[in-house]
Amino acid sequence: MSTLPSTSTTGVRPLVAVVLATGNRDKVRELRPMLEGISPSLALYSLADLALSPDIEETESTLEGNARLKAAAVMELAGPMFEWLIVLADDTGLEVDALGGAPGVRSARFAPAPESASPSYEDNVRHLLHSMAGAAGRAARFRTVIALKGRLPSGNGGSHEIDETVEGRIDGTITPERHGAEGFGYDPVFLPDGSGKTFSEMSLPEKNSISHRGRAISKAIARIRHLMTVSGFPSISTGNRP
Ligand code: ITT
Repeated sequence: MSTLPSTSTTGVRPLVAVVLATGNRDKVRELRPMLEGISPSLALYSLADLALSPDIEETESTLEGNARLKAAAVMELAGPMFEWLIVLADDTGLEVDALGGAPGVRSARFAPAPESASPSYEDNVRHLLHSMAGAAGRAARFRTVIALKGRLPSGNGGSHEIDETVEGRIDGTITPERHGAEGFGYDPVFLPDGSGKTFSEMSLPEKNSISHRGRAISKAIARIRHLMTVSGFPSISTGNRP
C-alpha cells in the first residue's frame, strides 16, 4: 500500500489520517481548529491537501444520507492513501418552521439558479428573506450530521471498519435583516436562542462553542477518542474541543 508521508509538529509520527470530506473551504476553516492538536497520533488533511476534488452529487433526502454518501465517496479515494484513516463528512441544513423545514437538505441550492451554476451565499440569504416575508413565526434551526467512515487496527492484527454518524443542532430565529460580517452561508440572519448576536457577529471560537457544527464535532471527537483507545492507541488529550 502506498501511503503519504506523515509529518507532525510534535515530532511524533502520526498514525491515523483524519480526512475532512468537504469541498467547502468555510467548513474546513471552522473544523480545523477544533480537530487540530487532539492527538500527536492524528494527522489532519483537507481534500485540497490531498489534491482530491470529487464531484459528489447529494442525492439523498436526509442530512444523514448525504453525509454518509460524501464519506463513502471520499473513503474510496483516500482509503488507498493511508493504512489507518477516519473520513469525516459534514452535511448541514437550515430548517425554517415557517417554510415547512426548508431549505433543509437543499440549503446550498435554495435560491433558483441555472442547473450548471450554484447560487451564492448571498443569493440564498436573499431568497430566504424573500420567502419569509409576512411569515408569522421565524423559528429555525441548524442541524449538522457528521458521518465517520474509516479503518483502524483491531486488537488481533486485523482492521476494524468505522461507519457511524453524530449530530449537532442549534435552535434560533431568522432575523429580518443581515447583521455582522463573520462566518458564511446563512450566518448573517441566524440568531441563536439566548444570544444577542447573529453567528456573523461572533468570532470563530464563539460560533464554534455553541454551533451545530461545534456540537457535532465534539461528539465526533469523543467517538474518535474512544475508537482509538479501543484500537490500542495511547489515550488522546481533549485538545481544542469547543
Ligand atoms: P460540502 O457538501 O462539500 O461539504 P456544501 O456547502 O454543499 O459543501 P452542505 O450541503 O452541508 O455543504 O451545506 C449546505 C449549505 O448550508 C452551505 O452551502 C451553506 O450555505 C449553509 N451552511 C452550512 N453550514 C453553515 C453554517 O455553519 N452557517 C451558515 N450557513 C451554513
